[in-house]
Amino acid sequence: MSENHEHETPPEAPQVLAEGAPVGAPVPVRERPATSVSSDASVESQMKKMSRRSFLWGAVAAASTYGGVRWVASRRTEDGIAWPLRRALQSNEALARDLYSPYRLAPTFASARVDPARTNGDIGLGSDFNVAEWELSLEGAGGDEPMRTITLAQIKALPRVEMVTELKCIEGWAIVQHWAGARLSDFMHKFPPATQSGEPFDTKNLEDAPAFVGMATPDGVYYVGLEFEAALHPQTLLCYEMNGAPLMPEHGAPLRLAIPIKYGIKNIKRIGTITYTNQRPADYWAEQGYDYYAGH
Ligand SMILES: Nc1nc2c(c(=O)[nH]1)N[C@H]1C(S)=C(S)[C@@H](COP(=O)(O)O)O[C@H]1N2
Ligand SMILES: [Mo]
Repeated sequence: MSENHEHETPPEAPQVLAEGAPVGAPVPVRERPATSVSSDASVESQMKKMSRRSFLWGAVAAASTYGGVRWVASRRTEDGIAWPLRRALQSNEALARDLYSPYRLAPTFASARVDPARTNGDIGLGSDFNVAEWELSLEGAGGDEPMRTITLAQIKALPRVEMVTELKCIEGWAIVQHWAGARLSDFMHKFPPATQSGEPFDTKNLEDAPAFVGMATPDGVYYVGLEFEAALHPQTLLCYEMNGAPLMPEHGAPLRLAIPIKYGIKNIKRIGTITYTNQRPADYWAEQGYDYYAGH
């Protein structure tokens, strides 16, 4: 993966010294698992933050389980469910998501491995569409403008990221493609969601942020839902280029999603609307019986 993003130094996990260890003794360094994928420092640091958070949620869930039913029952309710229980349920859902682990990096490939493009699926790509007049509608944003429009120039002004990853279709084929665009997470920081508390959006406090990001074509005919963690994944890109050229109409010009941690069905072409929401967004292929999260 090549990109012009400045590299952050990944923060080291807090080190715990064994009791009685002499001050200044070498601290054991946790070994990183060997991976065949990018070792981009900023990517790793983001992943660490996210997995630590999901670990902490597990701890909260465990604590509420051992905390006892009475305490749970005495708490105020959210959506008619006592909140510790609700959070345990959310955490279970998070564990289910971890089974396909949106926090892991999808494999990346050398540019020489790129396959010719293959066009698949044209739902929501009706012909009465003028690319020159395209603007993205954003819903659920924070600040004074919960609904606003964003131009392609504003998206191109975000750090440009390139990656060579696999597009895997549920039909059973996969091709390697070269993508260029902006990280959805950079977009989400530039155009942040409204939070429950009204405080600024902060990835260290995701419980305060909406749980999902929905996307739909301008005509609303094709639509996908993403859990927030997948939306924030460093390889989730809003793409305006494919295989070294501007996106072609059949591949979703002017803007489509590349999300290699998920199957092709989630890689929505021609994004018209992005919605930050706590309601799990409708998803075209989930409605046809496919797994909602569609990870692989
Ligand atoms: N708007 C829209 N996006 C879509 C689809 C579609 O039918 N309509 N099909 C999906 C499927 S099933 C796949 S495999 C990929 C294919 O992307 P490509 O045509 O750029 O190869 O687009 C996805 N995004
Ligand atoms: Mo697909």
